[in-house]
Amino acid sequence: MHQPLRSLGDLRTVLPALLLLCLGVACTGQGAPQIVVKGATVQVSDAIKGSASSFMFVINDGRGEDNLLACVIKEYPLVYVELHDIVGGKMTMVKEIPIPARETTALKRGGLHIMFTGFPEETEKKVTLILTFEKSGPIEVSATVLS
Ligand SMILES: [Cu+2]
Repeated sequence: MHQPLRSLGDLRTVLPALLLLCLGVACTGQGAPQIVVKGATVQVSDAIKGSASSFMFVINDGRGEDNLLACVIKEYPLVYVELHDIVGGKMTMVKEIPIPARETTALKRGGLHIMFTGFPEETEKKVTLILTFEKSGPIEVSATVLS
């Protein structure tokens, strides 16, 4: 059986502990992410045929972190997609792109980006990217194609 608090003294011991516990939970980034993507582009490479990179700002105004896990081009679902980072000047495949809480993560030239292989030569001026986040699930984003 649980012992009831016997005195005010016990309460004084328990309350700070509870407060610390709550603060601890708040600091670990518990809570839901809230993701908005802005400025998405797909830059078609003029050096490598069928190669293209996507850049964007992933804004997370929520209290929880998230991870970008995958991307599909809605209009061209067969285009091969990888998530890339530049490490030590070299393009490196990554399994996921971390999206910290209350931060804007920039996918940009020379850094984190989405890489396409087999991107069609002729496309519409905009394509729809379906970005899959670990917690937020799929989010559709319109991206301007730059060639
Ligand atoms: Cu790349």
